[in-house]
Amino acid sequence: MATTTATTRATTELLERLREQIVALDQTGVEQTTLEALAAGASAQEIISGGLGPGMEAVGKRFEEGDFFVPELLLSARAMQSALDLLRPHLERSADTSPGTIVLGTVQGDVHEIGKNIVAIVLAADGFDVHDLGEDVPPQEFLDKANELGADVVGMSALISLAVSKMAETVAMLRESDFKGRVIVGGAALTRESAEQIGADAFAADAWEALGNVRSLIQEVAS
Ligand code: B1M
Repeated sequence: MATTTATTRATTELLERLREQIVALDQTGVEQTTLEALAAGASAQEIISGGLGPGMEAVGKRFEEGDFFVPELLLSARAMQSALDLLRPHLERSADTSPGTIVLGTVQGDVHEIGKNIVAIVLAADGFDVHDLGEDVPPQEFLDKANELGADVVGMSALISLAVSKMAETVAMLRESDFKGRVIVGGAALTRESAEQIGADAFAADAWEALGNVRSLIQEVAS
């Protein structure tokens, strides 16, 4: 019991340090602390949700307040991405057969890729066949890839408010086509309500909720 409490305290301190190092734009520190947190028994999910993600939130706040500018956003993103590269092997593929095919991307007009990359890693780790189209993806490209692969689910990410209209356009285009699958959306520009308004089948606040929702959507498609 005492050991568990000590481990939890150590993890909490490491996650706090990670948040600070992201805001300090300290890539080397972020990498070292990520490795230390893994060694202390923290899961990749805890490290992302409790350390790296909140660090990026704080960076966004500094940007809003005029303390940070685009170069700082880029440096924080680079630090986060290198931590994700270290975490990737810890989110191991757990199935030999694919439960379904997902086409994923950040919508046109938006170049934010980190959240979408986490969703891709988490889905792929669960065995899904993930086709990541990258960022700034036009509606037609989502549609073409989904039809080419007979995708079960199309997943779209948007972080800037201006890109939500492109997401709505993509959903409408998929609905008007022969696409028979489901659509899930996420990213800081969306809420559950706005996701519903644009006609998505599901919204997820983070990559782990996305995984649960994608599993349910695939069951719907299959039944
Ligand atoms: Co920009 N940016 N940015 N940025 N950036 C935000 C998004 C912003 C909120 C900052 C702020 O003002 N507070 C703001 C948007 C405001 C708005 O429109 N509402 C903003 C802005 C304004 C801009 C520019 C316009 C700045 C400029 O040029 N003047 C510009 C836009 C460029 C463009 O896209 N056309 C810009 C550029 C950039 C960089 C390129 C420098 C860089 C991104 C680098 C990269 O991705 N390679 C960047 C960054 C780093 C940020 C912040 C600080 C961090 C984003 C991030 O990576 N978060 C961001 C502030 C913030 O979000 N609070 C900000 C961490 C990531 C793990 O979270 O992506 O939300 P997130 O993903 C989460 C969930 O949302 C969810 O799961 C993830 C966690 O598990 N999720 C999904 C995401 N996608 C999902 C899909 C799903 C399901 C769940 O299903 C398919």
